Amino acid sequence: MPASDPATGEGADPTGDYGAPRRLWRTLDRHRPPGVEAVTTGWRSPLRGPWLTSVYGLALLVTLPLVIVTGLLDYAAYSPQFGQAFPFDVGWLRLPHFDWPTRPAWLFQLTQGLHVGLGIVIVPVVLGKLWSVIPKLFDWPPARSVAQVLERLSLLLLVGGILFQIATGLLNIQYAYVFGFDFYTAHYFGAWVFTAALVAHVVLKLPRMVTALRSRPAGAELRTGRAETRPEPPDPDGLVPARPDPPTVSRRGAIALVGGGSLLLAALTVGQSVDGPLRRMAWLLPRGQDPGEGPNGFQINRSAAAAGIRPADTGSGWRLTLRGGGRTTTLDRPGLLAMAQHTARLPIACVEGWSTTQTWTGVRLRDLAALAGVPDPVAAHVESLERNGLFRRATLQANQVLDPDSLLALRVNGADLSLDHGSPARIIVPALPGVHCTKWVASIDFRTDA
Ligand SMILES: Nc1nc2c(c(=O)[nH]1)N[C@H]1C(S)=C(S)[C@@H](COP(=O)(O)O)O[C@H]1N2
Ligand SMILES: [Mo]
Repeated sequence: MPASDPATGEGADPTGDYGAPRRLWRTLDRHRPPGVEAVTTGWRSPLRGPWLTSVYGLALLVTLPLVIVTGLLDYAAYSPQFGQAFPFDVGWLRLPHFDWPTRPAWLFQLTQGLHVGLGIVIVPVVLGKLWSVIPKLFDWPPARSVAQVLERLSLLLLVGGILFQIATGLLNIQYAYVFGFDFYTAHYFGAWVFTAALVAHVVLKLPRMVTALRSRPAGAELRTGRAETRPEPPDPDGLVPARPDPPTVSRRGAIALVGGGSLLLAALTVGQSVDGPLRRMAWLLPRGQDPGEGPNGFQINRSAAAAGIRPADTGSGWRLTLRGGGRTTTLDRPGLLAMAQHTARLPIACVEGWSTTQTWTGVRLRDLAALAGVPDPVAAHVESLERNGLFRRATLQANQVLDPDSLLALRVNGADLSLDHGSPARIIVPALPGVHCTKWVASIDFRTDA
């Protein structure tokens, strides 16, 4: 340890002198980048402090795990065991494989609805929390100790991570593929980066959060108006400004602002997952706002025209090809209609955030499997007439073929399927992601090996 400077006492720090790093820190402290000083002292809201940050933090601590878990479940629902989840190859971040269940029939509707819906609703809370800590993000000098460097690095991943996940998610549900990378890959790996940073942050800050929440009883705080709003006492993290301005709004007001923003977004989002008049309020619902009237009047994701389906392919010349057990069976539409018909009320739920429940009628997939000579398939490969397009084929698990409500649907709500909804025939399976409810089916291959 170098001797302390007798004039200034510098170097005699009882916490220890770390030599070069400490000198660097002092140099940095003396040479602040232009603007930092002005910016950080300009933030003087008397609301900033551990309590308000912890209130927003608690709201996120409750909701973010739900967003994360439902997101991972959505990935699992794509049956990654068949190599059809996006991204295909996730290396050692592979989740344990399991057969996605078919019950309850609304399971995927729930997981994707919660993931997208909550992801939207928490945006004001995220912004509120960032606002409450913003001066900290400009802390100078940038590095005082190894622990602080690690903490700031984790904050970079945390803040960058959540903003990245929100931005890519929102753009994806608006079909705005403006980024030059694959959405699924970015959102999947981004989720892991963010989750790791979140876990580190919670471990580091949970005790502080509990202390801060206990420091001001919520009931009393929510009864405090603007005039009585006082800054919190100085805190070790420096969230409370050194020279706070008089309040322009109470903490109650700040919480109401964020909560009101979340409620507004919730009101504009629920209609994506609820049929009826609420649908008209679903302002974030991309294309297909007006799918027309009648039995086929519900959201269309990819129209027949967009998929390049020619009317000639779907007319009386259309045949369904069933393969399995070394033989091939072909059926025309009258042949399918002559088989036992089954009706089931099932949702179509798209991973992009909308769902709708309709009444479908058609032939049970397990009857088709038996007809093909494979009553106990391990999987089924479904292919569409569509020639190109990412979603022209899907693989179904055994339980998805054998469920009594799993259909090759020919009709919906009592009418023939429209061309846009997949006429002559489409797949409808309980709890199956919409993306695998293949439209304009051309063939089904019932497999005894995956
Ligand atoms: N052949 C084919 N089937 C398809 C698609 C497609 O692009 N091509 N899109 C899928 C997706 S992503 C969804 S969400 C549902 C939507 O069904 P709908 O358009 O009838 O509402 O169809 C699925 N079936
Ligand atoms: Mo979809």
